[in-house]
Amino acid sequence: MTTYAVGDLQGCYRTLQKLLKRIEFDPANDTLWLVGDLVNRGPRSLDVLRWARDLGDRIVAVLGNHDLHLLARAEGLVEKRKGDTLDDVLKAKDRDDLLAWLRGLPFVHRENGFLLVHAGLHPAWSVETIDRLARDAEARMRSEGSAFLAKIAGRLKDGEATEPSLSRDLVETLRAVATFTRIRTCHDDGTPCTGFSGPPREAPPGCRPWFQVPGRRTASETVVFGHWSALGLHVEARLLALDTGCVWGNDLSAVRLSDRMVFQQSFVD
Ligand SMILES: [Mn+2]
Repeated sequence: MTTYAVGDLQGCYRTLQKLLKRIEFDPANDTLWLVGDLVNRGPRSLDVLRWARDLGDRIVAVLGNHDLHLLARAEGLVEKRKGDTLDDVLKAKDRDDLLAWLRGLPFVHRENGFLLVHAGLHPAWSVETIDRLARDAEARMRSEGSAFLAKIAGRLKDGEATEPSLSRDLVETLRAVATFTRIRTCHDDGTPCTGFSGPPREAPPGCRPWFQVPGRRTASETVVFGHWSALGLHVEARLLALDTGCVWGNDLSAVRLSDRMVFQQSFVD
């Protein structure tokens, strides 16, 4: 019974298979935690989705910004973006099953002192607040369907929810989705510094990595996340950042949660 956390896949199916051989992944006994962004920009998103869906409860995965983009594309809510490699998924015979599976994923998974999220957390949020916001977003994904996805997509494009008609609860949930799936740096009050994706040392004035904000309320959890390839592999006692840019031709990384042992596989097409 071993659990590994794996970084952003983004269609890097063949690299993933090599990494799984390297860690001797045994689906009868082992579990994989995926930090989200299973799809897009890379070569084999369809293979990754089928593989993850077929592994059932051996996989614990959370939604990333590219996963939300795929769901929005599939519903015709957003245009194709430069660099999208989602056509194989969108044309697949089993696309509806795969997209239903993807859409059912949580935004946050919390277990035994670990917290799995795609990008990060607002420093002022307690675990109770995080659970409430994530469960609300997940319930809306199920019950409000494409209307909620459309609002997320609008929010992802503009950075701020501007429609005055939105309820306060909904605005709060949309902000939470944006934070869970997109944050890298923020001001000390938790306001994201949008538009910056470079390495931490180049962060704009007044901005720092969300996990370094003093007094962060999740400091006693071990947060496992990805999304920030310019940060790269970052392993601390209570922090595992795993996006090592496989999709850019670099490494795919996995960490064994029990002892923080790191495994890496360089990109193969
Ligand atoms: Mn991402």
